[in-house]
Amino acid sequence: MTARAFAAVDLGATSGRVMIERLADGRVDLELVRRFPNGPVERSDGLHWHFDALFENIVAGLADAVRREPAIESIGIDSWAVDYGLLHGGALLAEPFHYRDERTAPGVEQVHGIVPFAELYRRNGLQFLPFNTLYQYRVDPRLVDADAALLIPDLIAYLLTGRQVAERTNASTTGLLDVHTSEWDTELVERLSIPASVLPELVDPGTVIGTLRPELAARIGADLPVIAVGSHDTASAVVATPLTSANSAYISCGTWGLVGLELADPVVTDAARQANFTNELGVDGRIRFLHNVAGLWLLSETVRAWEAEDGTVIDLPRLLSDAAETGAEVPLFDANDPTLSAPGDMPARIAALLGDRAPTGRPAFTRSIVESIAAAFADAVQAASALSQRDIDSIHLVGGGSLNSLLCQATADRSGLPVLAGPVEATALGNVLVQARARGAAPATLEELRRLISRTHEPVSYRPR
Ligand code: LRH
Repeated sequence: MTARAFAAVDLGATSGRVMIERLADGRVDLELVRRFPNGPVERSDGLHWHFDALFENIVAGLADAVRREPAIESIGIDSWAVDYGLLHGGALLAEPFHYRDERTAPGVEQVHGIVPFAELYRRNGLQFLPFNTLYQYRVDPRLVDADAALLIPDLIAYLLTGRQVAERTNASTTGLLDVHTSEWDTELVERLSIPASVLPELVDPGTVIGTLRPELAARIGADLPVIAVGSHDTASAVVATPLTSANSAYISCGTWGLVGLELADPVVTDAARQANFTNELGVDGRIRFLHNVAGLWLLSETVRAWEAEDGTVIDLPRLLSDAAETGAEVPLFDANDPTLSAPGDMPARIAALLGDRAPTGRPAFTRSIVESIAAAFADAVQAASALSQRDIDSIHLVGGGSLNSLLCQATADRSGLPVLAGPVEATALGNVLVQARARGAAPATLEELRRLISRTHEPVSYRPR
């Protein structure tokens, strides 16, 4: 059987990728075409994303992909949530801000002054994160000059095709979507004095957004459609998480660890609000009931600081295996402490939380980080179970963190549940499966798509000790 091929653009907070994925004989296989660095860049007015460089890498990566695989049928784009670009007359007004920029605090106060958080939560179902888009909009002086505000994957899709849309899974992270109807909450938008005219038409994953603009089609070498996928990276990751039953929890672990359950209906109880659980929209109208844990950010920022101190590159697998030797009896800190959110000098900030309990050697310090993340994962799984009144019998851990066996084992040990690790590229796989399904090249239900994943990407199993 000839393979059907699709291109995935998958942008994470530390790197972006363009991948080709081929479906044939009930298998889905991946080929990495281009990987490029990403991260916060400091400008005079705060932290931004280097958007021009990202876009250039995407176009160059797509051109490479088409050269390698002329049979590619379509393109799908996913990225981190909440951040956006403002357009006026079709041109970007400014480089998008990075969500870790600390300018949003007054936005939080203003929004909660107008709509108390308890009401906000009943309307949008979102956990409190200081960078949720609605808080960013409140402090963005350029919003009044804009005729459209597009989240990052929608912005890229617009630059590629010329059509402005808001893909629903990612739109659910703005805080402006009604958690019950999945439509813009126009009353909320009005109360917050956000110009409704900047909010584009909502589309569901699977919708054809448009075809490449002629000049880009010429550069890329094909006249391809761009299809909306679960453009929130976590939504795509959950599509390709081989959940086997309603009792499986997931952890999508990259920069963040997104810990939770897939539900049919939102849970917006006082208890869910107090536990800071979110109800983000998944593909096919499912609810991603989850909590953000700091994830690999803590480790990568620590390693980055040590590398700057030493002037050399650190061998991460070696550091993790030394950390494994030190034993699990290390002091723990709150992985979600707000002081750990901004970039820079992570070891000192973690040490400040640990006080005189802070381990002195790097292996033990690393172990403290991994165990603290695992402890936060275990707590979040338990909270998800209690809040949704579901028993949990296993945890699927997908994304980059699934390669970190110390973290997987620590999560199994601390939760008392088996951890099934992988696929590492869940996000890109979920991206492509939704395109393939829209083109009639993959089965119709999420359950069947997940069976396809488990056939091709057998998870590594960690039993609790
Ligand atoms: C993970 C992620 C997460 C959001 C955060 C901003 O990449 O999309 O789901 O909360 O980035």
